[in-house]
Amino acid sequence: MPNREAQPHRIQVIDSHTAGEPTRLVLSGGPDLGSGPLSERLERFRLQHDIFRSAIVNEPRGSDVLVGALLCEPHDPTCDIGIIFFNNVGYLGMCGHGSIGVIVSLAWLGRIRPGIHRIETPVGIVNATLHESGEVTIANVPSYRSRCGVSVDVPGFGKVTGDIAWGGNWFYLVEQHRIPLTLQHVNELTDFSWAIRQALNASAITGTDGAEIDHIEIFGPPSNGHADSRNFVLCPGKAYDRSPCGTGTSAKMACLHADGKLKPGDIWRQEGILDTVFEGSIEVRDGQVLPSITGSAYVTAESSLVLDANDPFRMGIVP
Ligand code: PYC
Repeated sequence: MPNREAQPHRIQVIDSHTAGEPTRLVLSGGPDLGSGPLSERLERFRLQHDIFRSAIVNEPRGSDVLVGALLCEPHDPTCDIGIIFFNNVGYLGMCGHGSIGVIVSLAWLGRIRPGIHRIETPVGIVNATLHESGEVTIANVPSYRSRCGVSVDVPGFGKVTGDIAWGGNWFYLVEQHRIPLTLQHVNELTDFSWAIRQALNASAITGTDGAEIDHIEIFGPPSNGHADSRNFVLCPGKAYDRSPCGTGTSAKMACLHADGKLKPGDIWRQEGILDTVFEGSIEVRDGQVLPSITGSAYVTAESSLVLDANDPFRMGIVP
């Protein structure tokens, strides 16, 4: 007989999806990261409690697609909540679909009402507006293009050219390619994007200050007149974003603005691989591009994760 521990550890979560992309919000039972700015707490999470990340988002409880969001006390007194986002392989600076999911989840629980809610993240403060309609607008961190038209030799695919931009995470944005952006071509798109990411690494092509470019964003024409563009986004752990990607849309709008193709107040409708759309726009303040993204999320589960001491995979299947 296995020696059964009386009280397995429980983690209270609420799951949602935003435009098809899932978020798991950890309400309680997560790691104690102490106090201080969220960037410091993220480092504590990474260095001392990374196994909790795996327990929450990896199989058998989670999947490669799932993004986790740890609810924290904010350090900044002007903020209402703090959030650290993470995935199957590590941590995210910001997450657009995840922020929308967090706000809808907190509204579902009756913890917040329509209005503006300030969220502290490791890379800055975002304002989330919960509308009476249930839609959410995220006013993201300042976004910018760091390099334009960067070419890289991608083994098996040849020369690929793209822009490098920050939208809360680092993106390499590619317009010219031959693969249709449809679900039928997801494997090809994944192979192409993964090969680009590896080629960027091998060529030491990075974001500002040597930051790794860990999101690859491929663009194509929209499927119909309801959007301006369609994308496929490969996330750091090789899962593709089911949503149009909030930080990726922010990076895209920063590039469009840099090219003189998007003015403050213009609406940019970014369609994702599931045909769902984020509606974006920018403000420009003190020379900084401030993107906003609007979308909808739906709660899919309220549950407790159970970490049974006898379960060999209680901390997730670590790749
Ligand atoms: O919506 O920003 C986003 C995002 C990043 C990774 C997955 N979704």
